[in-house]
Amino acid sequence: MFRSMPIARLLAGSVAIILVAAACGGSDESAGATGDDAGASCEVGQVDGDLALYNWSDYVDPEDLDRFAEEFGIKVTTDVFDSNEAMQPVIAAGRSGYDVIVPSGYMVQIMIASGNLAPLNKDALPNLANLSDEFTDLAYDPTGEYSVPYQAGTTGIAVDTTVVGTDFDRSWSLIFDPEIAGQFSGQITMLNDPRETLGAALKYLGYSLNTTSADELAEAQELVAAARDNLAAFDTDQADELLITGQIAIAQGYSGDMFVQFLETDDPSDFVYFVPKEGGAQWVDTMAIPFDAPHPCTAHTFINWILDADNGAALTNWNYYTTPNEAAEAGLDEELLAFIDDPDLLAGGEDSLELITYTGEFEINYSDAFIAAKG
Ligand code: N2P
Repeated sequence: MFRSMPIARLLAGSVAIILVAAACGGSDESAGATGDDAGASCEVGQVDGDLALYNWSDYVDPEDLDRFAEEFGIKVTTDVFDSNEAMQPVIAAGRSGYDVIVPSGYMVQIMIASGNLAPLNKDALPNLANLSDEFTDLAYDPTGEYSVPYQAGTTGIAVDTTVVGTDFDRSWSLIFDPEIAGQFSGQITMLNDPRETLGAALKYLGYSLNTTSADELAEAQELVAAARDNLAAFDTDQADELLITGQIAIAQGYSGDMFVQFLETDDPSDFVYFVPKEGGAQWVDTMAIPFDAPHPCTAHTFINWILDADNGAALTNWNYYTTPNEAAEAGLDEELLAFIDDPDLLAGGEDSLELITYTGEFEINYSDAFIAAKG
């Protein structure tokens, strides 16, 4: 259904893994999962306790979580994180208490290498058969041993046209050109996310958002630092609401978050989301189980439940991201398809999208550059 976004082409091929220092916490005898055998004996639909979910904000309908809880006679608690880089150390430290986490593809690769994830028991996940071919055998986890695709989307810019007008270049210059951004000073946000903010700057500069050139990254860092003059905040979780309530006019953000919020307004056509002409990020987020998850069977049962056709459709009909679940496609609503299949979304065309990938030993430079750019 993601006709305008050729995920498979971007995900094809292998990505060399260069290990960063392992950040794995010590194993804990009292914890439920213990790395290699976590979930090995779980059966389909088995629960072994409550579900603690660690997710991005606004990524699943709380009513669906209630439905899951009721169906299996357990409780569900959710905490949220606003970037992969904020989530990973929490898991790596051990005893996080989380059963299911939602890392993006490149972070899955890092977490596998760091021993942060438990291998999945595919026998407990029969609904894996519902995944579309596009979303199987992905480079960040080639055999799907540790992760299951959750949702996919793009990162771009959302604009309130009642403030900015409609006659603007669909370009990252809205954020990075001081002449343009200066007209909306204090009404602009960027994501609080190293790969996304620096990635946007890299694309604006004409570079790959996966660069491993220290010079290119330094240029991007400088651009993000300079953009701060006109930013209201680096914000991931609230930017969409700030935009539709008129507190900001330009937001770097995620596709689905923006679509959902636009539809909350009296006139959604006042707002526009696009991936700028210089290109932008495309990503796949996944479900995975921490190495020491207390309830690995409940975790498997939840992952399998999300992979169900109806539950997969409910997920996308609520968060407006692309489903990797082919069986769910028949249940998607029309309004959603009109949004996510709009060809105008990609100002630079399909080839301008770049999947965020793991940059190996260079990865730490993105975090360092972002901290420096934020000042
Ligand atoms: C959910 C958006 C998360 C996508 N609010 C980031 N990969």
